[in-house]
Amino acid sequence: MSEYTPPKVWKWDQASGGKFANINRPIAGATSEKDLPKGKHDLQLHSLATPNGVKVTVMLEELLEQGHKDAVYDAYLINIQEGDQFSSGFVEINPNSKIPALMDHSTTPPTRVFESGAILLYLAEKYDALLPSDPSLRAECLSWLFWQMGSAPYLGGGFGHFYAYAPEKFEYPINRFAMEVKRQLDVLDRQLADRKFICGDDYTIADIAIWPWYGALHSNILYNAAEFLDAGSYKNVVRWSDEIAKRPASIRGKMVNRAWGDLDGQLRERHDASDFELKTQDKIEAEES
Ligand SMILES: N[C@@H](CCC(=O)N[C@@H](CS)C(=O)NCC(=O)O)C(=O)O
Repeated sequence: MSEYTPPKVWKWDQASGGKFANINRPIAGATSEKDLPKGKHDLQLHSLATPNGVKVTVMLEELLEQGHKDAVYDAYLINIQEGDQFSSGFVEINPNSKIPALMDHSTTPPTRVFESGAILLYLAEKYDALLPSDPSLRAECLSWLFWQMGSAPYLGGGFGHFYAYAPEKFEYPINRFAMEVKRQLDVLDRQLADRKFICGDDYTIADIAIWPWYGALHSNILYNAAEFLDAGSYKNVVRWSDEIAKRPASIRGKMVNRAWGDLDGQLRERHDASDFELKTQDKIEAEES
């Protein structure tokens, strides 16, 4: 690894961003004037099926599965590689320009929510679901929700970036972040040793937040790093993750706003429950041809 001597004042070198060179910038704000589309439902989600996006679509599908009919939503695709997150419409609902972002038009004025953890908490409170009401259990659930929000950047921005995306592989950052991710997996594995779900017997927003990140490692869904991290050895995490993967809401939630992989697993936009049958990308492309 060649040694780097930081200059007195940091300057933006656009070419150094690796896979994300064309979207990463050191400044915030909109780069184009464009309104967001709006569908017929109160809840309008603007997202992409990355782990942070999947948290919200799994949550919404779980609410619908539990009978909360007004949790029905329109989901629009934000293509972050194309820079959709920098449109004026998106920046209005998330000044941080990152998916997921949600608008709730059932309130006056409409409510905007950004940050996946805040969206899970907002929906849990709105529907009184997937969050314990007992103060101690609620505190435990929120502790794990916030644990996930603080921990995942080490997995994604740290380990995932240097192991899978960086233009060159460097031992120092890969070592540092692999150690931290394995420690985090061990934290979860111990927590799940004598509990069905993260906070006990009930499935909560803590599971919904943690599963798309840490539950995706052993099956190589994330970063192709199962072997490198020996992710299959965290047996309790594997058992918990495989169980959540079978839930109908998890299966549907993973499909929404997905724009890669098998065409029959991609529901790029969701506006109605029937879209899972009728509007997957294989069907849309077959109709077009
Ligand atoms: N802490 C945020 C992180 C969101 C985030 O990092 N989103 C990524 C995709 S997973 C994104 O939109 N990246 C676009 C960009 O950085 O320009 C959350 O949990 O909502």
